[in-house]
Amino acid sequence: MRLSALILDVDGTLAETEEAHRRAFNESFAAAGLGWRWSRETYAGLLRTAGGRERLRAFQSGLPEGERLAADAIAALHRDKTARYREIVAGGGLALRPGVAVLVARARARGLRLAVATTTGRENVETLTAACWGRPAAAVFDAIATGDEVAAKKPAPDVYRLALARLGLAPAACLAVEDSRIGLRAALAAGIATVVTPSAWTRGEDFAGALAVLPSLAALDLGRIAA
Ligand code: XBP
Ligand code: MG
Repeated sequence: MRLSALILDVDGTLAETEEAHRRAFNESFAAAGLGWRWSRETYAGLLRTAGGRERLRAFQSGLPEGERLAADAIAALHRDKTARYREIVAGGGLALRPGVAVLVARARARGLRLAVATTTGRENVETLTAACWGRPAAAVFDAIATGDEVAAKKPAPDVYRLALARLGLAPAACLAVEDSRIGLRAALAAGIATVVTPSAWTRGEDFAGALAVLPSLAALDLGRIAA
């Protein structure tokens, strides 16, 4: 079946956003008076859990019972973290990963449609497209599926299935682009062929099942895949 659309992951794929997420988490911990601080090493391990709220829950499951926050406090902490993340990204300094802007332009030139399938929330996608393209997300992508819209986050296929439904396309007509093993598993579970471009945080993960593993999306030859 001819290629009709690319479905792109956000964090780690469009841009190296996880350091900004980690900074936002740590700023929200300090503002809440928590003695928590996630080092890069701790965060690298926590990234095996998709979803910031789920990541907070995974982290505190290892703490003594008396140090754990109730569900509503976790939700409030994540809302604060998200507001801080958006400030950090809106403040500038975040660039698209090499090859992303060219890939998007080349896909458009080929008449391909573009979608996003991400674990993060819609507001974070909007902040990133404003920062990196100077445009709202709907002006860059034809369909946007985010983690706050689905019951199960990656590696479950839900967010990719939502992107397919919004595109009105079959999995065989699409190519997914991911940075992580979690994301690769989600796209494959939705039946979508997937190219991986490992991020600074996911290099060395097992990408078995990927159509290709590329250091940069500048190396993605749509001509070969779209043929
Ligand atoms: C990566 C994630 C997200 C971010 C943090 O998303 O797992 O949870 O790490 O963002 P992607 P939130 O699927 O785009 O790689 O705190 O908003 O979840
Ligand atoms: Mg990712």
